[in-house]
Amino acid sequence: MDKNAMKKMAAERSVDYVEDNMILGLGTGSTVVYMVEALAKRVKAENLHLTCVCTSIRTAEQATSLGIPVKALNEVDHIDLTIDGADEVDDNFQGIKGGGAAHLFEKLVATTSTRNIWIVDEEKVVDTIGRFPLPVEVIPFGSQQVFNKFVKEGLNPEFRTTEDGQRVLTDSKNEVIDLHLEKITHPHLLATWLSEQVGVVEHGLFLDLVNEVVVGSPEGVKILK
Ligand code: ABF
Repeated sequence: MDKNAMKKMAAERSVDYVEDNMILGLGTGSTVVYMVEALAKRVKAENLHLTCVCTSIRTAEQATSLGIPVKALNEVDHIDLTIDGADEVDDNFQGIKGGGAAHLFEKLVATTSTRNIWIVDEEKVVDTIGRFPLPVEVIPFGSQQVFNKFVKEGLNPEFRTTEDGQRVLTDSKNEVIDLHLEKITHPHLLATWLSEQVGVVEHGLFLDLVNEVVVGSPEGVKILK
């Protein structure tokens, strides 16, 4: 079964968790695109009343174009449920996110949410996180100094760039440095160290945040909790 079919399966199943009158967080990424499409169909079919907070400009554009009411994070006092994608998740439910360069807004929404659900294809479920390069959002001022410090620490950093070599900028106009670590055996220690580095805005280690993971696989949907 191709990866998109597994993503779509997980995305569509996750919409079952949505209840009328919820304040819902909408993540970012290709799996979330399928989820927003399925959500829009359900909203129309059942005339659901939802308020949605989006984690990126592109998710907000898609939701708005499909008639889903969108509010800014500062306009709500809580979020009942956030459904988002992920790049990797291990069996302790620790994850890496940020492949879509949206992890700062994603983490702000996730930490405001009562419950968090991730929707993934089965290849995202790993024994140990780290094979996916760990995204770190940094402010452009002094980003080279932060990069040099990562080199010194042996973190194998690489500035994320577009095909024509331009540095990728997040919705906040910050840069992204990806750390090629292969395995992250002590994610909490690394998360603390990264958060202490001046110039780092946010990293893609999402620890102790997700409640359930909906996995699309050739055998069907699996719910990990
Ligand atoms: C988003 O989901 C990003 O943090 C992450 O990179 C992405 C997964 O991408 P996709 O669903 O396109 O595989 O939360």
